Amino acid sequence: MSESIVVSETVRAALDERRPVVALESTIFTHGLTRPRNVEVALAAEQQLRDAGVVPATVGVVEGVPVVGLSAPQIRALGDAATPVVKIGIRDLPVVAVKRLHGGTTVAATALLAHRAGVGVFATGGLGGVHRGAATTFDESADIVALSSIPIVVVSAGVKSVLDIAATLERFETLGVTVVGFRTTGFPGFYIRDSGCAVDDIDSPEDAAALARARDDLGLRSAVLVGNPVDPAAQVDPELHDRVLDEAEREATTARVRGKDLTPFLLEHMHRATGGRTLETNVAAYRGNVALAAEIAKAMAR
Ligand code: PSU
Ligand code: MN
Repeated sequence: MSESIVVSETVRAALDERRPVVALESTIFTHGLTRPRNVEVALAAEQQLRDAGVVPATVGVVEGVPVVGLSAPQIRALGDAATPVVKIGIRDLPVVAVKRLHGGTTVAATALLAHRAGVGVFATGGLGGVHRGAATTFDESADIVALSSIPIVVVSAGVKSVLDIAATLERFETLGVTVVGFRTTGFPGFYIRDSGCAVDDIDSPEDAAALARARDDLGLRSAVLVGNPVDPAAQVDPELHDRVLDEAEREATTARVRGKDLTPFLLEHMHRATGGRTLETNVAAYRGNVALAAEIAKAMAR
């Protein structure tokens, strides 16, 4: 492994001893959630993993150096308003290395770094995907292409419903990414449990571990994406959801928000326009995904 990635001692020891490890991304708390809730959520996710007997490996960039297994003070610093933080996709890694910047890694960059370190499972809230109107803007998340070449298991509450979910699933099909629903054939839509798009289902964490093994046995290099619907009580009312999303998209167009600013802008608008309702859903979805990722990591370690 490249020495340009720092792996914490706790994470390295767990990997050496083949104990279960789950990677966590950092854009979710640097750019996805509002302060000060962001740091609480990030630290709670780590604690949730420890309580389940799994070693957390939160991934981020400190002074240009990618770290797999951020310390609590590093998480607090990255989530603090006083620290300038960049949203770091894969292509940004060289830039922040040269400029020695701090940042939160997206699903794409986290999956890459976690895999390089030897971590096999990764939990996030919701993935990036194809944005609505992508036929003219070409805006599709680098998460999609990354998952086509990084053999890791990703647990996500589907792709964010601010996206064109059907188009995103088409891209996953094209790129050979294995996509399944956890105990559902309706691919989850992040804020809502069922996007209306059909996928194959699995019934247990052991099934997910078996998929990863089958993938490896076949010599495939793509990710296994496990879609895990948010708890029914936490789902956003679909009607409210569609209304505020339309608003958010109109505002983004008016304000000419583009590129990597678009996803944080849409999420922030949804959080504000629903009086924090979508924020709670986001947190609940993340909690559920962390719990499932822990069980999958344990099944893979057995
Ligand atoms: N899921 C969340 N909140 C987030 C994200 C995902 O619940 O903030 C982040 C992830 O890091 C994901 C990124 O990789 O948004 C996608 O951004 P983009 O669409 O610009 O690729
Ligand atoms: Mn984009």
